[in-house]
Amino acid sequence: EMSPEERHFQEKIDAEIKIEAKNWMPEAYRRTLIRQISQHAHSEIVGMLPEKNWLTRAPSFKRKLQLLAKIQDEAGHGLYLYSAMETLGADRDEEVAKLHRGEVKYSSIFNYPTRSWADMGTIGWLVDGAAIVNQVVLQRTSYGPYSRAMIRICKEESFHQRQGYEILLTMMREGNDEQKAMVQDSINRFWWPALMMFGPTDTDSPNSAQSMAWKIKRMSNDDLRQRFIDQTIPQLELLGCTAPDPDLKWNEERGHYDFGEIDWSEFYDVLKGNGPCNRERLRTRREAIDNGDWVREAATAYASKQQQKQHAA
Ligand code: FAQ
Repeated sequence: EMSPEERHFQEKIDAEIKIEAKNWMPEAYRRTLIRQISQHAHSEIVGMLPEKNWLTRAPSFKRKLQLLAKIQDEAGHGLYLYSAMETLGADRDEEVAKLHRGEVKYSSIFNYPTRSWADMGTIGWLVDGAAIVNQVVLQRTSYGPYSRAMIRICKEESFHQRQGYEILLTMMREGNDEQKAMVQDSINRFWWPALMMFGPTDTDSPNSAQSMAWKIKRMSNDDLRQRFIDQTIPQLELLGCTAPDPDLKWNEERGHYDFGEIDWSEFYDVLKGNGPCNRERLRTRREAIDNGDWVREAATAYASKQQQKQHAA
């Protein structure tokens, strides 16, 4: 039996009316959103680290400015998402502390190393590309503040995707053989991890059924993954590159590309903290907090001095 609040909540969901911060909501709906939005925010923040690696080694001043601007956008997305999370009553410091203790998740993709300049192109093209496919749909998510955050973030993300693709196009069209090989090597390394960004298959996705019923999720993990592959293959062909998947093939009957089996043991291993860079990423985040301690202490000391002066006056 539904309570009047529950019934009213479900009627709004059914009628595509957004749930806002101060509206009544089931506790599990609130918890699911805090989980997903905090995870999303952590991904944006940790996602800056693989790119930071190439900031000082960008091949030109123009490329350096572009990369710097992209990384700053990601910081902004993280802060924007933490704010959306706070509207649900979660505490940002507490959630960040959980990240630093290794208790919560962020996207698996950011636990892979960035070995060449081509990786900056591939991340923009494939990783931001996958992020957009997921987030375009989340613009219609049922929680108002999250949905509005997605609208703004998608605009910036599609710009990132294009700048990444343009890096790769330039390398393929104007580069020497070594530079072209660098692009193919980069795609070989990021292809499968990018497909894993959409999460486990629908049959192994414990949160999907409830999140779809609440319209937090609007499309399933597998459907989004298929949409991403279908969209990406023409771009891959235009580059003149290939995917490291012998089973990738257009299926006329389905009207989609068929593709090979994802190595799920690798995915779950990364989720458990055993990917190539998990430890390094968390260590970098913890060090950033520790190294900034004196700034926060100084700011707090300054603020209390100002307050004392005001009281004295
Ligand atoms: N990595 O039952 P489901 C970006 C977890 S884009 C790690 O299917 P759900 C932009 C999942 O949390 C990346 N964990 O879960 C950028 C759950 O664990 P839990 C961020 C994953 O939530 C670009 C468990 O597996 N985007 O940052 C992953 O219904 C370039 C079972 O899975 C978002 O976060 C994974 N790949 O569906 C920045 C989008 N997949 O919490 C810098 C918003 C699944 O129960 C540079 N999130 N898990 O312990 C979502 O749409 C959903 O949360 C899914 C997962 C689709 C990711």
